[in-house]
Amino acid sequence: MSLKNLVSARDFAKIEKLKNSELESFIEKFIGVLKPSSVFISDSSASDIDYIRKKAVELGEEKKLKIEGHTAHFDNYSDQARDKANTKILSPKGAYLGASINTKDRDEGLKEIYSIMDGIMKGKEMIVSFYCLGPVNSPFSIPCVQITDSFYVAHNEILLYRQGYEEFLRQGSSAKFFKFVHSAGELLPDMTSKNIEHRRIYIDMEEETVYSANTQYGGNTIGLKKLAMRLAIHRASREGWLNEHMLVMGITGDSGRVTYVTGAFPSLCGKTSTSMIEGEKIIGDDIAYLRKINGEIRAANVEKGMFGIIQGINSKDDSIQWDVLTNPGEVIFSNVLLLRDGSVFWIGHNGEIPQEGFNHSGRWFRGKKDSAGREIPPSHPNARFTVSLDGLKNVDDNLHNPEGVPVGGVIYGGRDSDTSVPVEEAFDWVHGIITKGASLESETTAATLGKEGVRSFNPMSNLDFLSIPVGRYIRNNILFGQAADKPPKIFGVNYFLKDKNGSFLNERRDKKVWLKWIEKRINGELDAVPRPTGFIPRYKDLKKLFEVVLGKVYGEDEYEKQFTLRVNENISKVERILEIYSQLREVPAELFEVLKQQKDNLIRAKLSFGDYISPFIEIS
Ligand code: SPV
Ligand code: MN
Repeated sequence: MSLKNLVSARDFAKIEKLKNSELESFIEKFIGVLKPSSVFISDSSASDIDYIRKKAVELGEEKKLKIEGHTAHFDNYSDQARDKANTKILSPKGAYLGASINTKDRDEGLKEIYSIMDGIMKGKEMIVSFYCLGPVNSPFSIPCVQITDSFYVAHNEILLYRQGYEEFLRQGSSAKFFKFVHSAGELLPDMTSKNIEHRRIYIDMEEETVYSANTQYGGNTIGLKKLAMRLAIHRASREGWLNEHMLVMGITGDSGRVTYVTGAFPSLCGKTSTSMIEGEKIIGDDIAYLRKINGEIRAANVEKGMFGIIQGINSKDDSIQWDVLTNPGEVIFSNVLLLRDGSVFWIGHNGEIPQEGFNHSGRWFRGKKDSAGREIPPSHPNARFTVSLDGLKNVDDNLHNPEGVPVGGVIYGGRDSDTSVPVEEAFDWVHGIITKGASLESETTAATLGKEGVRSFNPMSNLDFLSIPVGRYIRNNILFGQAADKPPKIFGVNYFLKDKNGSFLNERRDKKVWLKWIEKRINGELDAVPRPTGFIPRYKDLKKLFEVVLGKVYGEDEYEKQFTLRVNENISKVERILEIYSQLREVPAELFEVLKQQKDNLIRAKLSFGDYISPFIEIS
């Protein structure tokens, strides 16, 4: 049957107006596969958007809360994070992606997902909506179409992405768009996905289409978020730009100067909190496109909202987020603790932990245990909130700038208890890409399913999202900066360094000082101490910054503990990374050269100065 006979006349007119036959056939095909009982097509109008918002509540996918505009959603108890095991790149026979990228034979994968999706929307309404990745009408724009049966997913996308109907209209039949097909599948009475064992997220590069079934958790379902990243990384690799798992922010320097940086951190390692540091300007907290425009590297936030981790947010440390989460305005909470009076609570929220409530495990009370005897926390550690950035008081004026912002620096940070210093600048672009970005490791967190606290390799914090071989991705990064007129400076940060007793060596707020140091280094204001691994701050500069920025007395002993070069740990790290890359294909020769050089430098320093080298000792 043709699309005209499958949707209402009003909705058909919306599609017809876009004059894109590929889009028409795509929608028509999936009505046939998914077999919904009705179809709703949103043309991004205020009334269509409102319909989605209202339906999410009407159907019980979201519950209205006490505060105006707030709603809460729950994912199934076993559906609380990205499912790495069942997220696969569909790869044609013989294509190489390497062991760290989960793949499945394309023909088999398509067969499986089509069989799972066959009739999966029976009895449900199918929503078709249009968004744009990156600012609209810009070199960054990628139009997208999302099919889903989850009003919660569609509602999230309204807050997180720029509406795209106009962009489709503008690009007409030449639009090269991404396609997302999602179904939460059969639902339990509590409106969570029932068939979790058939949860699948399959990414088909050939058709630039992602399929997601039997899941609701945002990272598995919100097409334009992590699903689009795989498509965009693939496209970017062919076209010579980058899609990074990065925040974009403006750091304020002296006399109001704003310097833009991007930053990559694995999930739950401080990316959102860095982008939201008070006094600085946020452009984005998760995903950036980097393009060269007239020889200059510029970045744009792919999104316009935040799907942030809520754990730990309190009025003192995160006042901007706290304000948004406790005042009227559009907010979707997911997997927090819902209280009887329509308010919510999460781990780290101000005040006492409530006695009881309702959470991702159902009715919850203090001390409740799961079937394995583990205590269930009031909210899931990966519980999240969705808000639009436009409502934040710290949002930068350039959020929607079609040209993005110039990138002065790139920051890489992981969860590292024993190796890297809190902040360090790489010698140059290539050294930084290799020793900071490509060597990024992080101790695992709750953002993906699996064991926490294990050190894992995560180049550029982008490993989970790569759809090209790691080696090729690293080479693309090297070439991208080399060809720029003035490559950004590269920095490594580590908010999680501990002493021998396992205590953190820094406070959360110290990161603001590292950012201010970074800003000054980018603008050539300060000199630094050379180490075998890069440049670290001078004590006198940090002392001053701690005083000015945080009103804190910063002692020589603190500096010494934080910035002591842990030589053996650093040598081990280089060896681990070399070993990983030696197993991969397409790795640029420079990577091995730079890492071997770094190891030699460390060994030489060790011979002269020992295993732990104070930052007060100059190493020539
Ligand atoms: C992350 O885990 O990196 C996130 C949340 O930003 S998710 O949408 O799950 O990817
Ligand atoms: Mn992320």
